Order: sequence, then C-alpha cells, then structure tokens
Amino acid sequence: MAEPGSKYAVVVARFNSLITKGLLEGAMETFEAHGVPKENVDVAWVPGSFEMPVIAKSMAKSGKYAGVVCIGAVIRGATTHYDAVVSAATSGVLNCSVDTGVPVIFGVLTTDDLEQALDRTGGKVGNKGGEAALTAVETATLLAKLKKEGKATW
Ligand code: INI
Repeated sequence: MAEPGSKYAVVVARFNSLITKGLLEGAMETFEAHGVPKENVDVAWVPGSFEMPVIAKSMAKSGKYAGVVCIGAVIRGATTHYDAVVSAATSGVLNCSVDTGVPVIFGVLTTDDLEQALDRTGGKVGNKGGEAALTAVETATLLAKLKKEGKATW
C-alpha cells in the first residue's frame, strides 16, 4: 500500500490515445486499490511519448509527488521513426528518475502492431498501465522507508 496521503503524477501521451486511455484507466484503478484515491493523482496529457520526459522531470522536481508514471504507446507498424521515439522516451524517462531521485516509471508500450498493444491494455496480457502504477507505489514506498531508516538520502 502507498504511504497515506502520498500524491502521484501520471504523464500520458495523446498519440495512440485508443491505447493510452486504457492504460491510464488501468493505472488509476491500481492506484485506488493501493490507497491512492484519484484526487491524489495529477494527470498531464502530452502530445506524444517523445514529450513525456520534460514534463515528467518538471513534475518530479516540484517535490509534490512520491512517484511519476509515464504512459505511452509506440507501435512499430504505425511509424517509421519507431526506434527514435522509443529510444528518446526510454532514456528520457530513466534520466528523469536518476536526476531527480523521484521514481519515474516507464509505462510505455513498445509493440509491433495494434493487436499486441490491445492485448496489454486490459486484454489477454493484462494492463501494463496498472503494472506501471503498482511499480511506482512499490518503488516510492521503498524509497520512503529507506529514507526514514537513514539508509537512503537525496
Ligand atoms: N508518439 C507516440 O507516443 N507513439 C507513436 O507510436 C508515435 N509515432 O508513431 O510516431 C509517436 N510520435 C510522436 C512523437 O512522440 C512526438 O510527439 C513528435 O515526434 C513531436 O515531437
């Protein structure tokens, strides 16, 4: 369960919104189930996965959030610059996390086609948005505990 009263941010890409809306729903349900009501989750929509890191870093640096979840969907079949978008989003999100000390979670689907993306948006492979929210809660809670015990700092 999340620390009582803790707040989270979700940065979600509008590109492939058929998918990202479903991932966002999964994330919100998981937050709620782990003690984070929707009024404690701030959602920011960005144009595409490429734009997620700048907003995620800025929100992480605000000091308001225990964790930030980045949600996007990059589908190989639908783009010629798949590798560029995936690489920018992956390293961008990782840098946000290590630069700010706030867990910033990579909830971006990278799939070959729409069917694989749907499978991971509440279909037969679960909901990866929910998994990303759970990862955020687990990592943020661990970090808070380690800080309280004097085993971690920032
Ligand atoms: N953004 C995505 O989130 N997913 C994609 O599949 C995608 N494709 O296909 O290109 C995508 N492109 C937009 C990109 O994220 C930026 O918004 C754009 O390049 C402007 O910087």
